[in-house]
Amino acid sequence: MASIRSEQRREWRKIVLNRPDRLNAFNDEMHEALARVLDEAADDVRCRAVLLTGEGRAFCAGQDLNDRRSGEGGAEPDLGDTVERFYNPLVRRLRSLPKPVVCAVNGVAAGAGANIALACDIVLATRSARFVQAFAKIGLIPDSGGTFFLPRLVGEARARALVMTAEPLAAETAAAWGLIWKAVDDEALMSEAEALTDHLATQPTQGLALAKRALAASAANTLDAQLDLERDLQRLAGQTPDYREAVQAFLGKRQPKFTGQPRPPNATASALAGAQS
Ligand code: T3D
Repeated sequence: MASIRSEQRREWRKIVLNRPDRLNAFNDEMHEALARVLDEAADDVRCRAVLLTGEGRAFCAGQDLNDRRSGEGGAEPDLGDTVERFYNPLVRRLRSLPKPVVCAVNGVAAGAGANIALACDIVLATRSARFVQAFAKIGLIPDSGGTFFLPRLVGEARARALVMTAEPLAAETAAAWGLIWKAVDDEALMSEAEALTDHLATQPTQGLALAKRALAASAANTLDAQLDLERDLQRLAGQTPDYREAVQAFLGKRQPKFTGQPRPPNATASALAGAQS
């Protein structure tokens, strides 16, 4: 059974973590398969959004601890090495994917599984789902961006308590605290998540990718630096066919039809200014 399923939908891909008997915990093979399908989704111009979810009753239980048994003759694993080889590239892939990534948390999300969900752009979860910073229970620290995302999303006080107690956080509380976008009825999760991804896949893909870049940079930028970045990225957004289509549709009082196409290679801001006048 493939540990990752990638299903092509209209203009988007559904990527499913598929080791349900291990609550979709990661082993090396699953990491490699996920990296492959995310790279394919990034490169495929027909794919304009991604939906990430899990098979079975869990979203993901983080690292498969069966692969971390000690005392069986092998050397102790270097966890810094596996973080470097697998978890960090995964978070970077999700954050830099030039299209929206929706995460449908279909059940418990623990350890790296919780933080991988937080690395996605929009997170929906079933009301019965829980987010568990399970690391403290096994003597580890939150990885996969947990120490970056948590304080920014929920504030220091809540981040510290979640990290140090490893208490499960119910999806509704996660939504109320701003950790995720929303909690929905269990039976409604997939239809809501699919409808949202389907909608995002019809939107101005390049503009969304540029907005994602601006948001990613804001955590480390001063206001001045961020204003400069917004200027530069807006220049690029203003050169996309979808921007032009949106303005024409607005002025023509009709619905826009976005293609997600990149701006022409020779586009310049001044050329666009001329085209708009
Ligand atoms: O190692 C490195 O490379 C560094 C990177 C680390 C990243 C990490 O993610 S470290 C954190 C690893 N994850 C955990 O510590 C979570 C461990 N799991 C749990 O705490 C609980 O299972 C859950 C909170 C996720 C769910 O609890 P519950 O009560 O709903 O289910 P359960 O009964 O505990 O688990 C069901 C089965 O899944 C069970 O197997 P069994 O007894 O039915 O055969 C359990 O062993 C298995 N399972 C759950 N999590 C993992 C797992 N098997 C392997 N690895 C897991 N992480």
